[in-house]
Amino acid sequence: MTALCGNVCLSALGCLSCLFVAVLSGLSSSVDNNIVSLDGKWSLSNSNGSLSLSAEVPGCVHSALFKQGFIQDPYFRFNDLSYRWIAFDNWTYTTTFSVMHPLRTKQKVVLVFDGVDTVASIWLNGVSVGRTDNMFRRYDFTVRDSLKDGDNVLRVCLQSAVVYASERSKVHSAYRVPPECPPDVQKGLCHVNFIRKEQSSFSWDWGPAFPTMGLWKSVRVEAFDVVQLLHVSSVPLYNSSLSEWRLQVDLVVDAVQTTRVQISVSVPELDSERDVHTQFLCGQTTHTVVLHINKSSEVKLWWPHTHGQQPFYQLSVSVSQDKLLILNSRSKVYFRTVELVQEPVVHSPGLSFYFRINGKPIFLKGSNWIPAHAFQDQISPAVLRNLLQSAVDANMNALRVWGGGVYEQDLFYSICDEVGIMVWQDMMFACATYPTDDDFIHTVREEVVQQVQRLKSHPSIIIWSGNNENEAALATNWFNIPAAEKPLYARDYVTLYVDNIREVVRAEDQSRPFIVSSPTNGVESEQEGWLSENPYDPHYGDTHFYNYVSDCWDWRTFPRTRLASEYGFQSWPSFSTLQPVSTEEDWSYSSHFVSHRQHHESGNEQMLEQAALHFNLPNSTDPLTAFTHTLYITQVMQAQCVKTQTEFYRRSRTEIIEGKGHTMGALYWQLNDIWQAPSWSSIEFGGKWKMLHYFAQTFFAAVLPVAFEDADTLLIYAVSDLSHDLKLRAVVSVYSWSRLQPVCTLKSDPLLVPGGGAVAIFKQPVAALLAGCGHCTRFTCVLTFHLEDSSSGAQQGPTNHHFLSSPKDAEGLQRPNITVKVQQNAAGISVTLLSACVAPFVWLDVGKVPGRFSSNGFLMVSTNMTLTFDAWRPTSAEELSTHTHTHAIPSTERLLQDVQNKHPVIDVISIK
Ligand code: BMA
Repeated sequence: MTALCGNVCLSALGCLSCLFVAVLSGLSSSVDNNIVSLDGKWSLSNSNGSLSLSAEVPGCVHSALFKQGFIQDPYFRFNDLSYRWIAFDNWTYTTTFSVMHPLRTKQKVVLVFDGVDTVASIWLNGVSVGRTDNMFRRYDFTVRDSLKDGDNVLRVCLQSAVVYASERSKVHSAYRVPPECPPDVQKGLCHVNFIRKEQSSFSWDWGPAFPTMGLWKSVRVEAFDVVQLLHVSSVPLYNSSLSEWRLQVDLVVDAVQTTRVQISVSVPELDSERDVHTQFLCGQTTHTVVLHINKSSEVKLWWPHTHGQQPFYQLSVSVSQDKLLILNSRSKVYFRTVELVQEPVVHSPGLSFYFRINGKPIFLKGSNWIPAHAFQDQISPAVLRNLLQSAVDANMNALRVWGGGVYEQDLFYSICDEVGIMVWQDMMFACATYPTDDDFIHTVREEVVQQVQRLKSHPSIIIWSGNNENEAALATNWFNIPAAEKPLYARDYVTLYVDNIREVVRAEDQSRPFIVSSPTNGVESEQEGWLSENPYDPHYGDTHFYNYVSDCWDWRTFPRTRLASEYGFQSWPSFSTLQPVSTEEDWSYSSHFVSHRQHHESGNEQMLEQAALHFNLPNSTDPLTAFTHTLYITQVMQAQCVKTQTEFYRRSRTEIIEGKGHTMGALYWQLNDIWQAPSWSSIEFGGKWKMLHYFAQTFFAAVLPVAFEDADTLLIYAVSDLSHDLKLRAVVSVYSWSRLQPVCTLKSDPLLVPGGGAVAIFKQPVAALLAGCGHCTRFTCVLTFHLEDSSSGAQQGPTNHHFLSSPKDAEGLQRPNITVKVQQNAAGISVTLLSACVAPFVWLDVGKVPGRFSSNGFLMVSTNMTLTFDAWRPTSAEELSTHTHTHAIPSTERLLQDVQNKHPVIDVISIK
């Protein structure tokens, strides 16, 4: 510990499971009854006092140094390495505050930290009041006797997380707890598994090492005489045999002395109320009231996005003592059931693995969520909303909060509740073994109790998972553990995730399933002693699957799994995202910057090798053009690869082939980015959609036609997530690359497509199809297709396309002579494209103007197309035109110019 803080380290005096999140103004020292917020400006200094500055709370050291001008943007170029010293120093946050005398005369006064990152000793007026060691816990310290009239000085002395982790690993000398360090390519730091902190903050294969320190959540003083409400949660439980709902309401309270009370719980809209007479024992206790819902048959259910609405009810909870109201709370309550179905499957060994929400099997469509910034304090509500709205806009219904980041903030889950995103919630352990010493287990138990209590009222969370990939890591021996030592690690695994985490979760929440790891074989893993021989077995549970080497256009390379919870391909973000954090010398695929930002071994080469299987790689002699075209081609490759894989999973929904299938989920890796770098994400840092995200909008559509070839036969499947049956036919148009009218159009016979089904609706050998269609060959033609309602003739779902050969082998594919017109009218901004010939992967890039197009990255088969641009800040047709670039295969680009301010319509020839 630092000299400023003294050398005395006392153990934490505070209570262990306080969870009430007070609603405060969030601004400097606001006094709200008996609550004094300590959020706002603090002072911050390093260990030798050479740096002294003001710092915002909530916040972190890096953000403070940046905002006060002590350092440049940490994301700029190689600053992740230049600023590593910050993480090796110890830092002290100090604030001075006063409390009114009446507050100090209360029976109990508590200093509350909603989140400390991470290892700290806390001193009030020179007296040690406690210590922290876990970023994911709330800490409460009793401080009445340390407070005084006038100024009180509060110091939080943070020890370097990197040094702490390293020291802890040294103390743990009995056996190694791998991995010791991340691979060199990640430029990361070691022993992160020894500290309960965001695991990716020491680096990851998509992220920088910024081991933050700070007060990342609110700080306050709370005082009370009788009792304090720490937390209220509600979990609806359904009895299907009686068709009855009950609501389990948990109150966590802190009472100064044993007190007789009356707890009243009600959901007025459902005519349900219950009064319970009980007593609060001295200290922290949990009280459960089960409310019978009288109007059970009228309850409106919460549904995932596109399956129904997300209605809620108001829950009122009050506590009175001698008829005097002493506590009061109102919160939202949503009703839904969730089951994870693992049962025998006809014609298939193994067990199913799918979710039933309100009794309906639901295919999970979505992605994986990572921390949206290395510095959590820089994630604004707007950023969060925009990312989650982007998920909804891409027809997703699920996100997995991955276990190497953080348990997300309350707003994240509230938005997911509102928009119908199902959350697969990992506990924060990833890709490592962990120690199981008593103090580690103790702090983890507290963490899990608190997080489950905080989050369990959210209907969006449909499953808890104990960790990311740690079953697979042991089962397939990632860390080269000698066979003789494996039982030791297996024992530690079971101790941490089964005997502790699982036990705590089940005690706190019986309303949703828990799996020990992802991927896992579920109950099969359990039968194999929680570590199955092959956690990637497609006959059980979920799988993670990555293969960068095989041709991603070949669906045969993908496992026909029950549920794909991770799969993906990397791409680079666009130039406008990289530009602010780089300089001209960085703008080449062979630059030091480009390899520095790549944290996945051989990632840059893999992207080009995969792209080269189907595309000519950019070869412009102009360095900047070559660079931007290369960024573009990586996005084309990624979008097409993830499309092929996701379509394979969606069409495998109802089929069993060679004993495998019934796939009921596709969550690709990964939704968002933590900084400006190559990664598996479909959304760039800053919110810009990559081509993949536009593709997701189509491949996650509720009704989708999917084409693939099997032994030179073209098959088109109709996939439906709807609840009702449809009678559909497939309409297939064959286009020659060289002209814009279809060479011929074919229609299949109508077929019944059941709700929740995937059926082959069109089947024809490719040779026969082409022979009956003019002079087409695999190289000269391309197919588009859609589904049509057999009686009304209306199109159902999006139009899709199928390449009969790689674009690099296509004959007749020309540079499209595309003209772009940007128009602004009362309805917004529209962009009209005119083309002379068929153009694949047409991409409009508006540079730094934030917003998104109604469609992008498409196959253009008509002479004109009109899109809209949804701008996320005020813009104009002029600004948009100035920044717009177009790309297509073969790669071409030209900056749109000649802005004519006088005219509302701007015609720009963009492609030679
Ligand atoms: C999986 C994830 C992450 C990782 C990704 C890409 O293993 O769980 O750990 O970032 O693959 O490698």
